Amino acid sequence: MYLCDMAKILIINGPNLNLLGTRETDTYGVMSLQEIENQCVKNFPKHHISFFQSNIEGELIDAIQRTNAEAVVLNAGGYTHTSVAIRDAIAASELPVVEVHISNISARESFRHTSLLSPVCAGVIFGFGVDGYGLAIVASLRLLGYDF
Ligand code: CA2
Repeated sequence: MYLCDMAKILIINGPNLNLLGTRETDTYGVMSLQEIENQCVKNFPKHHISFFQSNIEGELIDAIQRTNAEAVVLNAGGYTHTSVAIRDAIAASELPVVEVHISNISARESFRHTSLLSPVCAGVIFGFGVDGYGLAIVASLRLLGYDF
């Protein structure tokens, strides 16, 4: 990695996040996933940011296994709280993975207070709304030693 080079970062979104902006806007905001993705591209023009969303656990695992990105930003949605399989995929990948949640999961139902993924992630950003994606990209770039 060299300063000023272009980083490759993959943003993965899990189940139901394809519905962003259409309902539960008090919790998740009014932006659609496409708008969030467009904003990430616009805000980090020097870097290659790619995107993947799936409602299927195995597809999220395939995306982690197959990526050639240098870092992953992951909002695994509800699988955050249940998926040993996604945790194992993150651990096996040896990639820096930054976990993101739009909402403040600590301020919600107790079943959302535990993330099975956090212990194998580089770090976690939650509670800052959809700005969390941009913050996670900054965190990934810093981890990798890139300028932004
Ligand atoms: O706050 C987050 O980003 C979450 O990862 C969102 C998940 C939830 O299960 C996690 O506990 C926290 C749920 C995503 C559901 O997304 C929707 C978006 C719009 C409308 C309905 C659901």
